[in-house]
Amino acid sequence: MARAKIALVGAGMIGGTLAHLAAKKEMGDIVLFDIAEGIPQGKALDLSQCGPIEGFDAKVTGTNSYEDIAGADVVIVTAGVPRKPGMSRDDLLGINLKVMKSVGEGIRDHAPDAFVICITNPLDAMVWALREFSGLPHNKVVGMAGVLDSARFATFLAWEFGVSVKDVNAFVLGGHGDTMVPVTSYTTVSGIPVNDLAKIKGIDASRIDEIVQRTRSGGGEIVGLLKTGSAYYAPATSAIAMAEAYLGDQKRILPVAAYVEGKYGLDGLYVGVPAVIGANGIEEVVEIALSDEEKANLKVSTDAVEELLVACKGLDSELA
Ligand code: A3D
Repeated sequence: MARAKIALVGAGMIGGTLAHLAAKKEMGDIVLFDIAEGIPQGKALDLSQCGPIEGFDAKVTGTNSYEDIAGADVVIVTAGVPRKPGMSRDDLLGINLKVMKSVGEGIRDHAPDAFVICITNPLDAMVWALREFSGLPHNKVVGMAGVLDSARFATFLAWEFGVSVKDVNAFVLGGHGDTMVPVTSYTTVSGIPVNDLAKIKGIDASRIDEIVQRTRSGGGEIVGLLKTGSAYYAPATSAIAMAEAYLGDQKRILPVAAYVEGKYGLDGLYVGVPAVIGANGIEEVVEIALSDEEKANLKVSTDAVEELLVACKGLDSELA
């Protein structure tokens, strides 16, 4: 059987980390694409030379030509610009929308059968734009955010409870922004709801609220520390988990920015929801029961995504 082909569009901090992870896991052959000349080629050469030390069999190549992504099974998109301190994800809208146009067209022309995972911010709007520009089916274009946001939530909870991160199953819904909805009612530690475990451990409910807030601003916390860009290790790790779910037909239920039509009262919007990922891409959006408060919070979050989409559609007509 031929090896899988993984195309990484954007060979910056996340792109390079994605390539390293995918090579180490021998997920397939890897093509790093970027508009910056030399960067993808240099990173590919450097990563290839990890092979003899780490013992992986993966061909890693770098390119500035979309022709080289032809036949990719998975395309992961990080092309664009990241945040700097003081910037919100939404500040990136105009510049990254133009990038999504060229990337979407490149995928449409050269890798139309791929499963496409978008990471570029502002995520929920960029995944919508990438789908529009590529013309691929909605089930084959998805955004990575919920896996990362849930991992941040799980990390902070594990620290607070003094338990292994392996036992924390955390859930974050909604848009990938300050209004995201960490859902404590579906967050458990080895099956024990976190609010119950907090009571058992004598942890005040206000601490859980603080952790919810820290999760919401988890990306900004890292931007503030790095000063020159945003997080990349955990974002790359999250997208790799999604790519593995697709390539291995794993039917994992992961929180992802999927196209939601009908469920959660939404009428055609990309937003963070639990979804099944298997060989057909996004195979099902899972609608979970939410309390009135959670529903209200989700509404605030989806309204923020819709607002961004309006801005996006305005700019989109300028690009046409
Ligand atoms: P960075 O290291 O700057 O890499 C971006 C790369 O994109 C650079 O190498 C650019 O040369 C390249 N690029 C720019 N324009 C194009 C183009 N038209 N075609 C191809 N390549 C291009 O950024 P990064 O890797 O740190 O972050 C990439 C994106 O991910 C940013 O938009 C971040 O905001 C976003 N991000 C999202 C999350 C989520 O959880 C959704 C987390 C962290 C970062």
